[in-house]
Amino acid sequence: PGEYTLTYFPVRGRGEAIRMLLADQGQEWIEDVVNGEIWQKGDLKQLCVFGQLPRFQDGNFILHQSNAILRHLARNHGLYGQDAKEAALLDMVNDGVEDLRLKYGHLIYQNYESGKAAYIEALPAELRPFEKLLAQNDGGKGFIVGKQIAFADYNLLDLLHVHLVLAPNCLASLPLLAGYVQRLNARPLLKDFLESDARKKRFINGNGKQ
Ligand code: 0HH
Repeated sequence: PGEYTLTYFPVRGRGEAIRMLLADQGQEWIEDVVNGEIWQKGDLKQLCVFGQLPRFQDGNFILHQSNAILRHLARNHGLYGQDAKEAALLDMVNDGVEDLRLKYGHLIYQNYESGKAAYIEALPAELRPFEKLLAQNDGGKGFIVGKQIAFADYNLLDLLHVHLVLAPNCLASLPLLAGYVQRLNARPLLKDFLESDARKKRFINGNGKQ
């Protein structure tokens, strides 16, 4: 791969799983931070295939769509499972993460005040499929699929991080997921990233809600 650049807003949002993957894999990347003022000008939006960020550069290769970026990095860094079946299961998990991320985004950006209580009430049931998948893989002591970390782990971990801020007790009835978060957070390179000033200062979402 060439030099990596992530172009995104100054939030965790749809950038953080990409950042965690890169940090945990010991990769360096350039953070091209786009604030509201720059975005309002509109020239960058014109360059984006779907008019949205994140945008990612791998040398001269430019890619959009956060999940496509994760999958590209998975192929570059051996994070797409050991065989075709593991790859398919990782796709399944990542699509499940995307489904809940869309519900979370709807809550945060469109329905926060009136929807928060019901969302938190329903949350354990939304997360339980991931608990079950973990249980089926080596009794839940490892990763979401197979014996090695994969791109969907970073995406799931970010989803769990943001939900633990929204609802700190959301994993109380999901012990394998709680242990999974602790275990992944303790990976040395990921830990350094999570404890970095840049990460601690970054808002989760673009409207200040979390
Ligand atoms: N399916 C796409 C993907 O996964 C969706 C991308 C997307 O929704 O990549 N992009 C949004 C930003 S993510 C976008 O480009 C939501 C966080 C918004 C934070 C904004 C903070 C601004 C503060 C400086 N939205 C801009 C647009 O559509 O014009």
